[in-house]
Amino acid sequence: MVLMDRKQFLWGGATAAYQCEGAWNEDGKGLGEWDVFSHESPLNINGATGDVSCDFYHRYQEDLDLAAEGGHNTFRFSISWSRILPSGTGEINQGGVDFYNRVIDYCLSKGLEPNVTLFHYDLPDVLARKGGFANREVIDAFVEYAEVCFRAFGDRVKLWVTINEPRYYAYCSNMVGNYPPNHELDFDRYFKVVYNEAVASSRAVALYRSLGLDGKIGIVIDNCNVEIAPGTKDPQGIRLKAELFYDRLMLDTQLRGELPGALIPFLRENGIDDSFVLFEDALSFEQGTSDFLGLNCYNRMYLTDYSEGPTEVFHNNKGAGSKKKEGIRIKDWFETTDDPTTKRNLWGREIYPRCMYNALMGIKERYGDIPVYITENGHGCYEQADESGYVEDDDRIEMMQGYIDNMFEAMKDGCNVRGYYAWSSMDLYSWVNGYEKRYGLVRVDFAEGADLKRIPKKSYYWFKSLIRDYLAGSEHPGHNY
Ligand code: BGP
Repeated sequence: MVLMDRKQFLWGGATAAYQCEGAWNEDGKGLGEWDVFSHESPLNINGATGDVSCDFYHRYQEDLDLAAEGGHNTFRFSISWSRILPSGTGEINQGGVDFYNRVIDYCLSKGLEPNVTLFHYDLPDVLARKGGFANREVIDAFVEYAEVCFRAFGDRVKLWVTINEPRYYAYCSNMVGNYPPNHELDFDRYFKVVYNEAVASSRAVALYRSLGLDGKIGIVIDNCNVEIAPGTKDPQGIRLKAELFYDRLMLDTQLRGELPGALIPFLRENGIDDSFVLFEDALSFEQGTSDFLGLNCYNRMYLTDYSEGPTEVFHNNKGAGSKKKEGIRIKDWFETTDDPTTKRNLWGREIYPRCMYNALMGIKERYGDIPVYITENGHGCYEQADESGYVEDDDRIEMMQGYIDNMFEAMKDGCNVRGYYAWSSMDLYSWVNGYEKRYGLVRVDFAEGADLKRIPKKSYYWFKSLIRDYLAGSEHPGHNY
C-alpha cells in the first residue's frame, strides 16, 4: 500500500506546552500571554487555566512510558518560549533548558523520535505587550529564541517545527477574538500577523540550515482545504479569495519560497493594509523553504457565495451550552455553509473524514511531493468514565479510523505522507474550551483528589492495535480491533 518502509513511518501523539505542562511559574519560567489571559481576562469564559493542567512538567516520564507502551515511535511537543527566555529575548533560563533536556533524553531512551515545535500559541507576555507578531520586532525575537533551541537541543532533535498553525492562531486572536489579544474581525492585523509569522518561520529555517545541523525543519498548518458547495455562482473566484485568506500566504512562502502573486492586488482591492510586505522579505522566503509540511487535519472550509448582509464570525467555545456552528461570513467574499450529509461535534465543527484525503491530494496537486506529517488529528468530546476510570470512546475510534483510512487512500494515490500524530496523547487544556472538551488517548482525571491519574482509554488500545497491524503489513490497519 505504501511505498516507504513501514518501519520508518512515525506514529505518535501530540501535545503543546501550555496545554499540558502546568508549572506555570516554576524554575524561572517567565509569564506567557496565556498565563495572563487565563488569569485575568473576562473573555476566559470557562474560567480554566493551564496553571497545573495535567502536570506534564513533573509527570512526563509516565506520559512517555504510556506512549512507548502504546506502540508509538514518536512524540510531538512544543517548547514554551517563556521557559527558555523569560523576557522573550536575552537571558536564558537554565531551568527551562534542563527540563526540555530531560524530556528529549527520556523520549530517546524510550524509542520516541522527538518532534519539537518552537511556537504553539504561547507568546511570552513581554512580547505580547509589544503587539506580538503584529510587531516586526517579534520576528527577530523569534529567530533569537529559535537559535537558542537549535543550539541547546539540535544534537538530539532531528524533527523541528517552527510554528504551529500560524493562520489559526492569527485567526483566533484577530478575527474571532477568543484568543489573546482578542481583536475581532481585524483584517489588517490578521494578514499582518500571518505574514510576519511567515517571515519568522522562513528566517528560522534559513538559520537552522546555516548552523549545519542534520535534522529536518518545517511548518505546521491547520487543514484549510477549501471545498466549494454545489450551486455556488462563482466557484473559481471564491476559491482564489478563500485560498488567499486561509492558506496560500503560508503555503506559498514556506513551500515555494515566494509570496502568492495575487496577494497584494487582493489586499489592495479590499482596502486591507499591505504596508507590512517588505522587499527584503523576498530573500528570507527564498532561503527558508520547509523540508516538510505538517498538517493538522480536523475539517474543511465548505464555502459558498455571500454578498448580502454583514461580515460575521461564529465560534463555539461553550460546547453543548451553545448551538453555534463554527464558521465565518465575509461580505462579497464567501461564507462557510452547511452540508446536510455531515455531522458536527458539540462545538459546532464539522466531522468530515474525507477532508483528510482531499487535503492531502490538494497539497500534492499544488505543491508536489513535499513530505507531509499529519501532525494532529483527533476528536473533541465530553466523556464519562466508569468506576475504574475507563472510557469507552467508540466515537473517537470511529472518527479517527475514518480519517486514517483516508490518509492511507491518499498514500496509495501517491501522497508522500511520513507520519501521523493523534491529538492528543492525553487529555489536556483545550484553550478557551477548558478541560471538558477531551481529546486524549489517555484519560487524565482532573477531579479534585484524583491526583491527575492517567488511565488509557479504549482508543489507546485501538491505536496500539492499528500500529501493530500496520507494521505487520495489513491493508486495513485498525479494522480488526
Ligand atoms: C489545534 C491546535 C491544538 C488543539 C487542537 C484542538 O488547532 O493546534 O492546540 O487545541 O486544535 O482544538 P481545541 O482544543 O480548540 O478544540
